[in-house]
Amino acid sequence: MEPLAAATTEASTLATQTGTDFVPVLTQLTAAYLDVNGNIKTKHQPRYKNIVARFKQLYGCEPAFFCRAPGRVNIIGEHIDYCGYAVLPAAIEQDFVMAYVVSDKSEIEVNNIDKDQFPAERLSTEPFQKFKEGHHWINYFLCGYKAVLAIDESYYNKVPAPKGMKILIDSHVPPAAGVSSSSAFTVCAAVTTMHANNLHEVIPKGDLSKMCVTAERMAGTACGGMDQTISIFAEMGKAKLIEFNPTLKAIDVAVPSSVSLVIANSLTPSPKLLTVGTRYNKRVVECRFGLYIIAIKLGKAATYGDVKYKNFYELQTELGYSFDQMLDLVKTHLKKGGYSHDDVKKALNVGDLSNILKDIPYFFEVLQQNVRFHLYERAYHVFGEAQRVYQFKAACDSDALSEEDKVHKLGTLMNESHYSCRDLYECSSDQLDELTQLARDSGALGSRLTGAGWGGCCVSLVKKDVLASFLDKMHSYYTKEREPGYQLWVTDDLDRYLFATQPAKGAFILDPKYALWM
Ligand code: NG1
Repeated sequence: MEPLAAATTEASTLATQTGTDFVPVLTQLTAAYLDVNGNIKTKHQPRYKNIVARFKQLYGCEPAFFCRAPGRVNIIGEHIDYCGYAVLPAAIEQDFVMAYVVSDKSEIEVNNIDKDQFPAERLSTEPFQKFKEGHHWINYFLCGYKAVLAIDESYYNKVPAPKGMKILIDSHVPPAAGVSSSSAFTVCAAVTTMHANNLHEVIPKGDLSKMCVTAERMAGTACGGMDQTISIFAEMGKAKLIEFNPTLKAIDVAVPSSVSLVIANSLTPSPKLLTVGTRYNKRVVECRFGLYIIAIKLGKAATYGDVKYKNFYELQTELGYSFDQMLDLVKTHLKKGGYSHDDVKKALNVGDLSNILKDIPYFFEVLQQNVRFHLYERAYHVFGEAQRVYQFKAACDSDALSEEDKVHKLGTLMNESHYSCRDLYECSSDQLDELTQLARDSGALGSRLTGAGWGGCCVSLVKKDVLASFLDKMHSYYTKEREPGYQLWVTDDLDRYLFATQPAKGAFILDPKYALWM
């Protein structure tokens, strides 16, 4: 395998330059939702009409604009964005829509079509207001609001008095399911705030995406930038390799046309913010410990205070090593089976671990709630997974491989990714293991958990000519008898939980005044 620098240089020749264009304003709903063959998906027209009708009932007027941001499926590259490495996601059709008008009051009124689960909220227009206690859903609206009006003063200084707004939300992104409802919500709120305050032709997509990441981290997850970036940069029909370093780039990836991506929801939600101490943020802490220990063992720093790398990517780039060489470093310098607090302190020559974690939200809970940290296993996953992302892209781009060999290679990489998430990163669950195995047994070329894991969805690669029988066989996951503790919350129509998907369009603003969509 060539060094990382060579892999990224090759990739950058195909780069779609990011950072210069703005979130588009569409005048036709019909341009927004198309199927694989370019046909208009008519089911969205009644949905938008319903939003307009509900908006009128609530606020006595029609919405001035709609803003919309999609969820995503990560095809490969799990838990590596916060280590600085490239990921390979696509947007999905399921999205957040916010219909809004500017109001003359200094207040933001937020209603949701699903008013039972999300009762109405009123917020002040103060951008620096505190988040609500108890991981309240409105905090994701605040993330988007703050992203635009409280992160970068070169933008927010252009808005002396933020506008009041009346908003109605409609979301089709399943929550806590690994398809990034939190980022779709954040991005949608940011686009709405940006448009209402006339910044939509001022803030380029690249900056918007970075500000959304910063704001979402303020709400508690030590996330990377995959979800916000794909929600903003996605294009219809295209998966994207997203590189964060040395600069943000979204590079087109053509997944072979003979296969479909199928999403299956395990129906076991995993709410990230309720488990940050033992799951997501703990993994971020473990990667940080691993990075610092390797840097010290390599003589790149005398003690933790001298380590200058923010993440594994920066270390690898300075060393100029290939992924295989990084995997060797893990074997040489980290030990299998976990480290106690004292082991980590000793390896880093530090008395108090909090000093090196201060920028990680909820680091205190991570230190308090865990007795062991699995540094070898997490780091081994990260370098292996980062390598698989480039192998996946190389297989998609290859002229040398036949279609058959190509799709088998992609499926194998997806399976390897799942096994690494299960065994090394320990972010799978019994249900996700069951569902991905059922997918393989039902004809998938590969199947893996997608998103943070511990529940939520899996994504499978399936040949189009066996798609119908595949979907049929997968039904057994939802219909089989289960132990009482393992009941799933299947509520209605299975198509919402098990569906083939194609890469969907990224965020947009829709101007309803042309009414071409009615
Ligand atoms: P989801 O699946 O939305 O919880 C999270 C992070 C990503 C990435 C993946 C794992 C957020 C908003 N997103 O996604 O940055 O690290 O996990 O690959 O927390």
